[in-house]
Amino acid sequence: MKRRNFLLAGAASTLGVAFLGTQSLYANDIFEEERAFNIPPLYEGEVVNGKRIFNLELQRGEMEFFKGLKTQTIGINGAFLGPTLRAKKGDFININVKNSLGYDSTLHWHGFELPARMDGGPHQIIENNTTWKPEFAVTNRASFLWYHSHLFHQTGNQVYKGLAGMFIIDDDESQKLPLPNEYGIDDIPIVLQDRNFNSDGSFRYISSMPEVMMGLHGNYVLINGVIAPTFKAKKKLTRFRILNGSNARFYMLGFSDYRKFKIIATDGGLLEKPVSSKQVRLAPGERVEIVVDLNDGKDVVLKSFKGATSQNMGMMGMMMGNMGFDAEFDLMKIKAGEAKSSGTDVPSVLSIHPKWNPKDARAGRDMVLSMGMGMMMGGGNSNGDRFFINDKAMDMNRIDVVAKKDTFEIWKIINKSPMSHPFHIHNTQFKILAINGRHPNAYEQGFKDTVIVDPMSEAYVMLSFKNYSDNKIPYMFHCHILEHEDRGMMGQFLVT
Ligand SMILES: [Cu+2]
Repeated sequence: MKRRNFLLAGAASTLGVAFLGTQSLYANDIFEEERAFNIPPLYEGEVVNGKRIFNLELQRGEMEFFKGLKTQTIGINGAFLGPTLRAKKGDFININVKNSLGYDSTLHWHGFELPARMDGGPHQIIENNTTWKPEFAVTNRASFLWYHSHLFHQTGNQVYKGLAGMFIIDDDESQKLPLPNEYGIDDIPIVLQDRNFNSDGSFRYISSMPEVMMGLHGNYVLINGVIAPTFKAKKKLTRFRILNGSNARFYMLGFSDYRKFKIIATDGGLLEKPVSSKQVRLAPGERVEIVVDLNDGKDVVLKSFKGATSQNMGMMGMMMGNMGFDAEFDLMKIKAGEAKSSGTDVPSVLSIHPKWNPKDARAGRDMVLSMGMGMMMGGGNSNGDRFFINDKAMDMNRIDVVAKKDTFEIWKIINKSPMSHPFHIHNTQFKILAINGRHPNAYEQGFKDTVIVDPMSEAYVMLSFKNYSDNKIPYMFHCHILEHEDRGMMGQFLVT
């Protein structure tokens, strides 16, 4: 069977959706046809009068994810996704975001600490044929952040079509470390995004109630916009900066030969020490940086293992399992035969984090995540919202929280629903104090902007909102399953 036939067979399956691990491409040797690994262009902007200037254009395009089939897409300075932006802590950046899509959009700087009006959330709409010009100082430490559409009710749809890109921040500390850091050579960005396609090659977004309820899970995973690519390693020590840019899918990342790798960074940058692991779980919105040793010269496959969603309970867990959401499947092949010696190893100390004392918190807040009862039957409120925080669906005109600038708070995020939610807070990098009834694992002790809260469980995070206040314009907190965010699981906070 040719690949195209698998795709057609998938589209014609009984549920109308082909799921991973069953009749889709993933049951076969997906690496049979070697597809080149795509490294998104690096864009460091131009420095003019001491400011780092980026020119971005949101535009429509066309891709050929499958030979002979065209897919209508959107992207930033290109047909699908955007360039990897790079700046340094201390830079003052100006970004010109021109919208040529033909409809409204926004561009959110995920993970950044920045003024509310520069955040690119639902309140900073960029109308068609206009240019939005955010500018702010880069105050985040070295980290791997990203940017994506955050248009109210349309985030899932726009990100799905391609409105996302990666953003690397360096600082003096990160530049001094002997870590692989040559972009595209031994420092490789990976954005994971699963997608469904119609038989004509077009993207298929939401087409059924389970896709709303559990979030959209696609039967093909794009790696930087390519299905099942082969990466030819150039160095024996390779760093992968991995972003889960999927709408809803969780991954349990690891290698086909169960080799250990070193986790060196999470959402908000370097850990204090590398953590050796065989697997790492990554939810939508989260990032992880790993260093893989390819000294044995063998080919290896980056995979997703079972366990990514197995924490989901009861009927929901069963449904997700039955639908293959927790299947084991291949993502990309790494060929190491021609990799050259790196001459270094991962240092045993990466960074020193400030020690935060929970006793210094001046406010505590509960965030209860829930899903509308009877959702299968179309339950929810009159707006069609089915997902709630503290029993309320997102309202652009309601402020849910007023926080004080430069003041520590502890947020308790309580999941009263039968599936896991990645909870994301804008304008901060927090520390996890407790997660799902336990102390955070070593790799969960780094700075984070998104935390997985498993069903009927809770997470405690400590945070502060530094530097900026605004009495009118709010930031967002929300579930990063985009179908949940778009249907109510989001709230607004002011920092004053
Ligand atoms: Cu959710």
